[in-house]
Amino acid sequence: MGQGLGYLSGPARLAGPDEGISREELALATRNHGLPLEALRYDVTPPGLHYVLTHYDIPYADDGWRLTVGGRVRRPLRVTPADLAAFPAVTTRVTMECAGNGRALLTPRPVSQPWLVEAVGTAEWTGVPLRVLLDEAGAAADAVDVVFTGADHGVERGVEQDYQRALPLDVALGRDPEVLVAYAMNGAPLPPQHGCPLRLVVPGWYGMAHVKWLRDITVSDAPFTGFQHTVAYRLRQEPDDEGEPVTRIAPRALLVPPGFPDFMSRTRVVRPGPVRLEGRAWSGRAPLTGVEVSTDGGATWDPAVLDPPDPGGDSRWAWRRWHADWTAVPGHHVLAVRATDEEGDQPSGPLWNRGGFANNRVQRQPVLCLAAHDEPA
Ligand SMILES: Nc1nc2c(c(=O)[nH]1)N[C@H]1C(S)=C(S)[C@@H](COP(=O)(O)O)O[C@H]1N2
Ligand SMILES: [Mo]
Repeated sequence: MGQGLGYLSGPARLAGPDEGISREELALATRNHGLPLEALRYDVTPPGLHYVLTHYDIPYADDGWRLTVGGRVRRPLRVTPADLAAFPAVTTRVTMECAGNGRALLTPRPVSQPWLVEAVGTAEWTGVPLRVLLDEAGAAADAVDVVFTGADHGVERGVEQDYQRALPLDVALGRDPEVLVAYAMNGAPLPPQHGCPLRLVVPGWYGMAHVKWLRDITVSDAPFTGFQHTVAYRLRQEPDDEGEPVTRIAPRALLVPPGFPDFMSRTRVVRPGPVRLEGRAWSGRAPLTGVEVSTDGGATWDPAVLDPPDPGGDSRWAWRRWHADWTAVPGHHVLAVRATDEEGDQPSGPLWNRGGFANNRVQRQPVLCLAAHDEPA
């Protein structure tokens, strides 16, 4: 008798009180890398510095790639990536963040990809608006969900599956944000790890919605009940809660780590005097209204200067730069930064769910300021 697939990975698990990061979590963390926080300086994240998250394997895309649009449509489509170039192209600057960002900072820690705060990046995605393809195929008026299937295949908690996610029809047909079937990232064909040759881009939504290696678009008259909707990506306190689906990105601000790092602890070291604090802030849920900075671990807050959205175009869905000036005095400090959008601000206190999703708790950055006479050797 063969062993069932459930043997490979059991139910989702929480780490024990003193349980360190396991070899399995480390294996995930080396495949799925984050944005080095110093790269928050770039408006558009350079290739290779954008975070990557892949549940299974990166499929090898050959010339035979076809995208189908089917299900409840009048004229099913079957197109090559090159065929998409015949449709009007749209380019949108989008900040993407993994829903699991912040997971490894939770107590107890949900055992999964152990992100700290670096699962974010901003790219310029070029592609065809999804609504144009759905119009072309003649999506039925009674449709409910549009299901997106990637070419990657794997097992998760005992369930063998293609990576699949869905969007409600009104989101799929939306103009603000406009969902894209993208074939280019930062002006070049999609790199393998970001979905070559085609991916979905859903501005404002957490990463799991942006299906990579897109193979099939299926219009459905029933709500989608696949694994990545009903089992994964739900906000739950208890394993058998129905939970709320994870959707749009909650507000967050991050700091470009100031000064220079200690190799092992990554504690930052600065010299006394003026220090420019800067970083990025974003929200997919509502427009940003401000950013505040604390240099005393969150006891007191001062407003930072939040740059206007980039004048270069439609950047409602992209992060914005902020800065503040700090006069460092010798000693240990904890810097913190928080963003506010029209729906509220970032929590300073604990925020927990079993999947470790949407943990936008305020970032804390320890900094050591040297005494004036501690000059380099
Ligand atoms: N086909 C497919 N699409 C996928 C995934 C995946 O594993 N397979 N991972 C999702 C998740 S969880 C995230 S956070 C984003 C990451 O996109 P990136 O690697 O381009 O940053 O892709 C999403 N799209
Ligand atoms: Mo993710």
